[in-house]
Amino acid sequence: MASNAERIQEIEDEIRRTKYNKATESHIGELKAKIAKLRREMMKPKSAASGGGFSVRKSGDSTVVFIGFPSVGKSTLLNKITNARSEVAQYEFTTLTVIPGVLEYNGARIQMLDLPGIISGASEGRGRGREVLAVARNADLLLILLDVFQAKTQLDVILRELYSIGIRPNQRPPDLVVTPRLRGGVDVTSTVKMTKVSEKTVEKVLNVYGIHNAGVVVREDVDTDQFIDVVVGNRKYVPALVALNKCDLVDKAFVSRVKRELGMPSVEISADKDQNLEELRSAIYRNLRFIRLYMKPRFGEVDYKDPMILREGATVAEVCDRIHRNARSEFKYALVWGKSAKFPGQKVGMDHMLVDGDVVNIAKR
Ligand SMILES: Nc1nc2c(ncn2[C@@H]2O[C@H](COP(=O)(O)OP(=O)(O)OP(=O)(O)O)[C@@H](O)[C@H]2O)c(=O)[nH]1
Ligand SMILES: [Mg+2]
Repeated sequence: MASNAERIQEIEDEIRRTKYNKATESHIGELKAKIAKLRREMMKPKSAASGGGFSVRKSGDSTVVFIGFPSVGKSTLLNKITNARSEVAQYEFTTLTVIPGVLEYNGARIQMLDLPGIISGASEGRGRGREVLAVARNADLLLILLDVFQAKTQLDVILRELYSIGIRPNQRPPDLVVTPRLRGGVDVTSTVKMTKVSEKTVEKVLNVYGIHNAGVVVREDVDTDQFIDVVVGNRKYVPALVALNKCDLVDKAFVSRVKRELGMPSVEISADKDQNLEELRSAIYRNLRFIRLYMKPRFGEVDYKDPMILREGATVAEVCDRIHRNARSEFKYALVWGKSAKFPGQKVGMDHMLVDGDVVNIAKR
C-alpha cells in the first residue's frame, strides 16, 4: 500500500493536472481536504518510544524562535543579540539542539531560541525538522533568517514546511465556525458574500472528515485552504519577521533587489559584522506587541518604575497569573484607569482586556 507521503504526492499531481474553474472548484477543495487529512495523520506521534523532542521551558515575557537553513548565521545572531554562547562554524548542522538566550529590550525579557537548520522535507522528518517545527509552533514570534544569496528559494521552502506542519505565519484565524449536528445536513449561513468557496465545496470538505450534518457560520470571505484549516483545527497563527543575513557581502542594490523579490517585509542585517542589529532588535520588539501595565496598591501610589509587561490582548486574568500562582482563586475584582476603562477606576472582572498604559489594582477576597 502506498505510504501517506506517496498518496499526498499523487493527490498534489492530480490537483496540478485539474484546470481550476467553477465546475472543478469543489472537486479541488475535496482533494485539498484529503491532503490535509493525510498530513494530520502523519503528524501524530508514532509511538511513545519515538519521542525525544527538544524540551525547552518558556521563560521571560515572550519567546522568539529562529528558523532558517543551516549555516545562514542563526547562532552568530543569537550570540550577538543575547547573552548566550552557541557554537558557530562553517559547516552545516553545527547546532544540534535548542540553545536559549535572553534579549533585554525596553524593559522586556525576550527569550530567543536558536535551533538546528531546517531543509526541504523538514516537516516529514528530514534533519531534525520535526522537532524544530514543533518548537516553532509554540513561538510568540518566528524570526525567519535567510542567506541574502538564496533568500527567495529559502523563504519559499520554509513557508512550505511551516505550512505543512500547521503553522500559519502572519495570518489571523479565519472568522468562521463549524458546529457538527446530529441531523439536517450541512447548512451554511454567511454574513458576507462568499466569492472563493461554494456551498458544494463546504459540503465535500466536511464529508472528507466524516461530517455530514453541521451548521457553518461564515463571517469573512475565506478561501478553501482557510476553510479546511478550521475543519482540521490545531493550526497555529504565529507572527513572523524575516531577516536577511550576510548583507556585508553584497552591495545596496543587490539587497534592494532581493527585498523586492521576497514579497514580504524584511530587515537586512549582518550578524557577523554587527550591521543594522539595533533595527532588528527594535523590529522584534515591535512585532511582539508588548503592553505596559502599572500596578496600584490598594492604599498607595502607582508603581510607574517597574511596569508589568504583557502582550497585546492580555486580560486581567493574565495579570493575576503574573502576580501569584494562586492569584486567580483569590481574585475579587479589579479597578482600572486608562484607555481600556470606560471611566477612571472602573470596576472590572477577570476577562476585561487591558491596553498599553493602563493602571490596575487587584482586589483580593
Ligand atoms: N560574511 C558573513 N558571514 C556570516 C554572517 N553570519 C554568520 N556568518 C558565517 O556563516 C557561518 C555559519 O554561521 P552559524 O552562525 O554557525 O550558522 P547557523 O545558522 O547557526 O548554522 P547551523 O547551526 O549549522 O544551522 C559561519 O562561518 C559564520 O561565521 C554574516 O553576517 N556575514
Ligand atoms: Mg547554529
